[in-house]
Amino acid sequence: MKTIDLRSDTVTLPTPEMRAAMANAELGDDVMGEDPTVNRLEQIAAERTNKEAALFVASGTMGNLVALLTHCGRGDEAIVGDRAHSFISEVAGMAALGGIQPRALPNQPDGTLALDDIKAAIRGDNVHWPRTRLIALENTHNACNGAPLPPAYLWSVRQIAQDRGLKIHTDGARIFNAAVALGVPVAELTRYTDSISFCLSKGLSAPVGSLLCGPADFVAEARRLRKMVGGGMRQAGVLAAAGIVALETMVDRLAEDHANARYFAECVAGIPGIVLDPGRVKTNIVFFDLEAHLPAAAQFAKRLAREGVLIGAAGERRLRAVTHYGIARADVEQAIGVISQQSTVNSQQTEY
Ligand code: TLP
Repeated sequence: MKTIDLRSDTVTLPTPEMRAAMANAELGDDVMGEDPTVNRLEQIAAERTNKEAALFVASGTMGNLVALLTHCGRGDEAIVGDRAHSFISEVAGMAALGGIQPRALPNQPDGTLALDDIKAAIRGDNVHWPRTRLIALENTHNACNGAPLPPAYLWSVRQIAQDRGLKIHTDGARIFNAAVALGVPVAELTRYTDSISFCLSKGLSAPVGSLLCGPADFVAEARRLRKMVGGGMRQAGVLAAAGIVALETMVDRLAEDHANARYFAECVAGIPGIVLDPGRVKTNIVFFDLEAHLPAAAQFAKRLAREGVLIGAAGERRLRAVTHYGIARADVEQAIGVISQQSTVNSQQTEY
């Protein structure tokens, strides 16, 4: 039985073309700036995001951490969403390693921060107060159903940042999903942010790595801080080679993942006992809730796993399914069938 793994798009494996590129990559010492493949990837990333420069980092978490450390000093404040990955799931790196105080504002269901909330949170000049330095956004917004943030909203945040002398960093782990879903070039989504990090190892299917993009002086400083946190990799071109293939071949196909997620959501929404609004599904992430007569999410996920379908528990009664490369429409149909079958088993039924 084939396992259908919908836990995350991080589980994607490199394509045959990526493996070939990795095997044949031209290499050098990247800390010395001499890995031609890393240099090429960084150049391509800067071009795609229309920024002056880019830096190859080990992970999305490292990209956000280095960005925060570069923008903010100790005791500074960064405005973040209360459901942002950098706030919830990055081990409080900004606070622990950077002495940066996160000022968490409620994320709206569409992944945005309300403009009035941002304005109200920006500190004035007072001897008691931290300095507000940064607004951090996330696009697509993972915990908000993978919502893509549109250019008009990003422009509005830019106006506030400009008026108040703040910088903007965007966690664009899935920025290419956002661009494909909104039907705009990725540069339209990066033009209003000072810095952007994006991941190669999620929907784009490369095995490792993220890029942090921004102005040349920002990236030069980020390069020093990447070294500080132990992210100076040597012959990293072996990884970057897969990243180049990812950017060149894996972006347009994200539309297929979005269509599969939407189809999954529409079908699962019709299963009794499951609460899901398919209208919210715009990219490759689907959250759904289990009504009280069904088992709790962790137990439900275990039952699905026994039938070969892996879906992550994302709360007491909440699950998250993510579509990606390697998941075909037939797999989605099979997963829907298993969920439907397991949803007829109530929470009282004994485990087998
Ligand atoms: N997200 C992972 C898990 O950590 C939950 C996932 O399965 O979705 N920003 C965003 C928006 C992310 O979703 C993630 C990873 C990261 C940053 C961190 O990326 P990595 O795992 O490369 O450090």
